[in-house]
Amino acid sequence: MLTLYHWEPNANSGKPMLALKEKGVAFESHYLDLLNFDQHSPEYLKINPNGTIPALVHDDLLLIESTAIMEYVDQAFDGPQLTPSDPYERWRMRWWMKYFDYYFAPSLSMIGWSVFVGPSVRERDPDELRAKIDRIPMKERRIAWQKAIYNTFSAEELAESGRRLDLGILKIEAVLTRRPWLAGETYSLADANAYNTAYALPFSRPDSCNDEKTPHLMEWLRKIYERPATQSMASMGRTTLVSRMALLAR
Ligand SMILES: N[C@@H](CCC(=O)N[C@@H](CS)C(=O)NCC(=O)O)C(=O)O
Repeated sequence: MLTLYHWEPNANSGKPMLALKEKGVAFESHYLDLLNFDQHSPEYLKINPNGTIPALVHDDLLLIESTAIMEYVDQAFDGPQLTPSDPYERWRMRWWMKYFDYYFAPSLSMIGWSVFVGPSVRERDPDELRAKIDRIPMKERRIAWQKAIYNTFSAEELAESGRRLDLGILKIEAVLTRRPWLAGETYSLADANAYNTAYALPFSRPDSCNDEKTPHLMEWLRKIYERPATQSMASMGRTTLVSRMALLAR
């Protein structure tokens, strides 16, 4: 039995979704509506007490942490190899995944929570929202929700996230002028990881990420968008987030 608990094909949830689709592994999808706080329900906390998504249940094993789940999926199942065999390319794959997980994605996430998550829930009943926040198990996630709902991200921290993203966009463009995929000559987990964070850049950072300034990055996004696995993952989206991917259609 293989069940993936996930939200939209985006950032953390999209990583294992895309790895499973690329491997051609069938799985049961359990969609949790992050905007409805499903991830903090008592039923889900029995599965992942952190109250975060994604989580993968494989028979009697529970796996959390999206990037580590991708590596598990690549190694545990048959299908195309998503980890380069060359040790240096493998290092590059892991370098890029760390870069996205610890630097690029948190910056994009802060902006996303400020412009999408917060406004999506802010108008709900204040008492109901307070109760939802109170049951969040991890303090850092409680803080993120408070900032999103009460719109208290500071101008300085949002500007710093924007600066990091613009620097990152140049870094990705530079590497893709030298090789077709982030790790080297073949599509790897690094591309699947990065795509789920980066596909909305032409929408969210149009002045920095566009056909004139970053043609290699745009071509890389379009190539990933066109892969059957990505199309299949995109069809699992339910909010307007995933419609941003459609801007990559040629
Ligand atoms: N490092 C974890 C982060 C998981 C995480 O924080 N996921 C977000 C969604 S992208 C979440 O579950 N947020 C729920 C919440 O904050 O209530 C991973 O990569 O899986």
